[in-house]
Order: sequence, then structure tokens, then C-alpha cells
Amino acid sequence: MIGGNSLSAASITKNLGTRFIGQSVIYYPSLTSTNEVAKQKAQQGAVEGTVILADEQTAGRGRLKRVWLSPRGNIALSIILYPNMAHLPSIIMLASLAVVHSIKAVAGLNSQIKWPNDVLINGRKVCGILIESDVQGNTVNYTIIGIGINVNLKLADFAEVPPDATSLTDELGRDVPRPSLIRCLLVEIERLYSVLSTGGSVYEDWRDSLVTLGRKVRVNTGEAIYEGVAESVTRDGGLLLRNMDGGVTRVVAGDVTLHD
Ligand code: BT5
Repeated sequence: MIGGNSLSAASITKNLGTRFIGQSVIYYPSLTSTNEVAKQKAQQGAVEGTVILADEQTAGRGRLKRVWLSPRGNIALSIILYPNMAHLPSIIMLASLAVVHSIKAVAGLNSQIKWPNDVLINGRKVCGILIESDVQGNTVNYTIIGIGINVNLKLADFAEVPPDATSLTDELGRDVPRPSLIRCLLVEIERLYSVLSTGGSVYEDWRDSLVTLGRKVRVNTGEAIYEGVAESVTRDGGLLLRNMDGGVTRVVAGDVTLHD
């Protein structure tokens, strides 16, 4: 039932207005990690746009082997792509934009992107995105877009979820139909992916949706900690930080704490 809340492959694929993203959906009531299974399917040559969808993940993961909690009621899905090398840096941009656009369209809520891979509502994390690629030389064997969104959960019921998180239910005071949100997300991802393949760019929209720019930030790259003002982002997704001493540092990945 498309208008309902329960997930199935048909609840996503039925009359989905895309050419290839989400035309094949493999649904699991419970799974370790949709990214893990998506990788296996990609290695077996799954068709581009195949979606791995789970109602619940038991070993969902974030970057750097961190844990991503996704109990039932969440959205946890992964999309298999075979992009050109030149488009690789834009995949995180289009995935984050698609999340922002679909949360607005289906739940009516404004959200912002926090560099590099979070989506926030009112400063709280509602979605995390994990892009994993297999690259050999100049060839991308596959890229997996993993998206986790806190949808119909009251996060107060989940002590393990960090206090700076939120869910669509917590923000709205009511549930959101997950199939509608997923369908909208897949349509948006295909639309933005087509922008890339027809020579366009998603960079400007992404940059303008970042909550990070202009803010005082602390960036932990795992190897170093930088503090300064987030001045801009580069077309390949890097963050340019104006340091206290006036110099500029380019950071490619890290955890950002926003200061006021
Ligand atoms: C992320 O990592 O935010 C990427 C999360 C990607 C999850 C999706 S779900 C579908 C696909 N399959 C997977 O196995 N993964 C992807 P990172 O920036 O490293 O953030 C991880 C941190 O977010 C954790 O260390 C916690 O502090 C926090 N966290 C964990 N679960 C959360 C949740 N449900 N909501 C908000 N924050 C959470």
C-alpha cells in the first residue's frame, strides 16, 4: 500500500516514475547493513539503480566503522550506481540534496546539509549518508549511496541514539509515510544524477544548502583538528577553512562541530 507505512519492494516500485533508479528493489525486513549487501550485489553485476531496502538494520554503519542505529521505523537503503570517475565527488552532493528536497516535499519540513554528509533539522541530525566506492585507477567499479533517515521514531525511546539527533516524527508530531518519502527520494536522485550525465552541475545548489558556511567550526579529520571559519567548498567537495592566523586549509573529510 503506497499511502501506508509498511515497506515492501512493490510499495516502492509500483508506478515509480523513474527510468532506472529503484526499478529493482530488494527488500529485507531485517538486515545487517544495506551498504554491505549492496556491495555484494554490485560485485555480482546488479543493474544500475538497484535499491537494497531494510526495515531494520542490525549492523548499520557510519563512516570510519562507526555505528548507525536504524531500528524499525527508520529508512535504511542503499542505491547501486556505476558513475564516471569525474562525477564521483558529486554523488554525496546529489544524495544530500535529494534528501533535503524529499523531506520538504513529503513532510513539509526544511532541512539543511552539514558538510560533509549529514542532514539536519533545527540543528539536529535527521539523516546520515555513507558513500562507498570501489575505484581502480581511473575506473569506478561501483558506488553505493547509503542513506539512513530517522523517520517514524520517537528518539526518546532509544537511549543509544545521540542527543543531537532528531526524527521526522519528533519534528512533526506525527508519522510520515515511508514509501512516499522513499519514492520521492529515488525520483530526486535520478533527476539530479541525470543533471550530471547531461553535463550539468549540482554543486551550486549543494553549496547553497550547506548550514556550515560562514560558521565558526571545529573539524576533526582523525589526524588533526582545525578551527576556523568555514569559508567555502570546492567543486570536488572539499571544505575551505579560514584559520585563526588568516591562512586557508582545505579539508577533504572530517567531523564538523558548528559553533555560533
Ligand atoms: C553517517 O556516518 O552519518 C552515515 C550513516 C549512513 C547510514 C546508512 S543507513 C543505510 C546504509 N547502510 C549502512 O550500513 N549505512 C548506510 P557518520 O557521519 O560517521 O555518523 C555516525 C554517527 O552518527 C555515530 O557515531 C553516532 O554519533 C551518530 N548516529 C548513529 N545513529 C544515529 C541515528 N539514527 N541518528 C542520528 N545520529 C546517529
